[in-house]
Amino acid sequence: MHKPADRIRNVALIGHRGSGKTSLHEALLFEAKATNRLGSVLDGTTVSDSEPDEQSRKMSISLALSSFEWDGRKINLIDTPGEPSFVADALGAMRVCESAVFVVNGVMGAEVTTRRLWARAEELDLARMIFVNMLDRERADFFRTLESLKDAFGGHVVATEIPIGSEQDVCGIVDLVDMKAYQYSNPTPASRDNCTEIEIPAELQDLAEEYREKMMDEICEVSDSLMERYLEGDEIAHDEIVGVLKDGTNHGSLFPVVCGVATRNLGTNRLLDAIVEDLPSPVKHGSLELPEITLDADPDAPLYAYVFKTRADPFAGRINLFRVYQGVMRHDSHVMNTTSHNKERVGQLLVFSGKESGHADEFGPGDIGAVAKLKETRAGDWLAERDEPISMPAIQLPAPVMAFAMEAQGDEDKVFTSLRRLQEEDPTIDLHRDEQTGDQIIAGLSQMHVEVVVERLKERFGAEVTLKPPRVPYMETIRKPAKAHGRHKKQSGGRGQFGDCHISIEPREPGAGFEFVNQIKGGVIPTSFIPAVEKGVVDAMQSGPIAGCPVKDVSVRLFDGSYHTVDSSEMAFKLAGSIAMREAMGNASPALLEPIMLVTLSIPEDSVGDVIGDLNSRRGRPQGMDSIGGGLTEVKAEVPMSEMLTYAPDLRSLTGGQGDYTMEFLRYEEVPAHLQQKIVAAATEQETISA
Ligand SMILES: Nc1nc2c(ncn2[C@@H]2O[C@H](COP(=O)(O)OP(=O)(O)OP(=O)(O)O)[C@@H](O)[C@H]2O)c(=O)[nH]1
Ligand SMILES: [Mg+2]
Repeated sequence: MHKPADRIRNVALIGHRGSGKTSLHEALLFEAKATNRLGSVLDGTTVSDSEPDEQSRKMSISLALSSFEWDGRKINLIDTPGEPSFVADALGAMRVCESAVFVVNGVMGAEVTTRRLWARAEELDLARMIFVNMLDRERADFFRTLESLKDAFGGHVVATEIPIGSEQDVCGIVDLVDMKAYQYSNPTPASRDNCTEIEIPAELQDLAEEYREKMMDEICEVSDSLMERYLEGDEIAHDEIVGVLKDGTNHGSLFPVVCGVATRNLGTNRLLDAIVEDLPSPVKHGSLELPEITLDADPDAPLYAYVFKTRADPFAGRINLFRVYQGVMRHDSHVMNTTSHNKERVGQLLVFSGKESGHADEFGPGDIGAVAKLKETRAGDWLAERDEPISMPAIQLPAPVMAFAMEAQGDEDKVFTSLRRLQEEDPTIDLHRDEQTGDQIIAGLSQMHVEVVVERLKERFGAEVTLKPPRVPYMETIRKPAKAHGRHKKQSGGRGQFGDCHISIEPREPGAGFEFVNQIKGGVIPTSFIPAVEKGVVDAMQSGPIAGCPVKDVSVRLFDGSYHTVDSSEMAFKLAGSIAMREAMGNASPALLEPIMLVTLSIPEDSVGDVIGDLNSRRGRPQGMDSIGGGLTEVKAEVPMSEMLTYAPDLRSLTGGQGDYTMEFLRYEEVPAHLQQKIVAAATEQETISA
């Protein structure tokens, strides 16, 4: 039998890189008896960082699902990577969960990625709770962190616990709902039964009262009836407070904050209680409304399950993780894939709990599970009883801008099939052939992102590629309107060729893209040849007049032309279109464009001067800075991508290894005239080499 939907909690662990999500995931599994040993990220022994590259890099790269029981509920907990290069998995997990626990470093407060993903969680209408982690670290401060969270996420961020002790002496938690205190022993190795109830320490009594009052004020905001009774001084029962807390959290009007130390298993039993008590079940969170259909957590209705992650395993084959929204997914059954329109045989269903995976007979509505060996199914597809159109609103993913040309070593077929399987795992990887140079291109969100793909290719599939230095995706555009006439005419025996067109072109807003307007009147060009002219124009735009880069943001108007009843053909009009476009672009004051990146750095305060000086020498424009605690400053700057290709080692040496940065594409801008020459020369050189 499946777990009833009102007894399920789907929870994504979200937060900045290194805030302790994987360690917390590990501790929650341990506390819930899904594992017998508390693994550690440093030793590479956690359940969720199971890949060799995750262990060697000491960071999560892919999401990891674990399912376990706590207090009669089934918790599906998804650990996600904090590194922005792997944001696709964090967003994929948020898509299928009702709730997120944001894990925050108690030294650093609300960091960049946390803030960004908070906004995405808001868009996706997730119930949110915050776990302030790492309270045992030097300079960790729960109350300062709480203030930083309120600054970042507003006044409805409310502590339901406060810690006892601080830094290395942190030893327990005061629960503000019941005004009870808990002490945690600290044996090595960490143990499970480490929590005992104690009296609230005398020196914390006032502080606890103060924060309890703040909490009650916020909770009363959500419920008028509770407010009245609270003001009248009534005793309010645990269940009532928790009920209102859950309502508020479910609707995004309260964000409870709890705390602890993941690596010491301190506070995790309280967090599990809070997940059950404060976070909504799929039933409570409500139905999923899609353009075509509304899905309810009803086991008797037709099946709809959404695949949110595909994992490529060279031995076990493809594993798909799915969330059932309606109906029941059963083993040994058949379902329809509504994207590929294939009938899929569902053989074994898998459930991941701790280090091992087990088999399940079925997953009911609201549940999350896995299935191996489907033929045509991958992330983004729906599995359903009937093959009827259904779509999940797309999640906006960052564009893969870091592009490398690559060369397959050995068996090309094997390299490309394996790469495509890795691409199924991660939609932010782009593979394509460069039209200009014929190079095979692999692009990702960062250099590290692409390197990880190349390593996985070798590790999992034994296929190797070498990367050439990254190339900047320059573009071209025009700045002035221009007109041109294109004529293709050949009369060398037999049937001739004749195509003739007049076009005018003008610049469009940056980012507006390409537009083709047909203004032919009186049939001077027959309608059937007009798409050929457009095709010719588009072909010519693949290679701009300055450096042979693709041209963007141009509007093209076809307003005149002529034809020949016998000699005109699609080919002839296509060539005429290309000729006209090439000439028009040359006369339209063309400009070379380069990608500008938004670089977000977190660096030690005393290195800010050096780092900004260096960014200036890279044509960077600082956009502001912010102290983010722990002696670190966050600096944002806009910098041309071409200046950032080998930044990582430079930042390391500028900051004594303490600096970190992320980079994302912002927009295209014109290349300054004095640099254009150099880029054109480099482009020409490349052409000669590849020719
Ligand atoms: N002192 C202390 N260290 C912690 C705590 N939680 C995690 N760490 C350490 O902090 C580092 C990062 O922890 P992870 O659990 O890998 O963090 P993460 O959020 O999963 O990181 P990403 O997957 O890269 O986003 C590891 O070295 C952990 O051992 C904690 O509560 N106290
Ligand atoms: Mg992790």
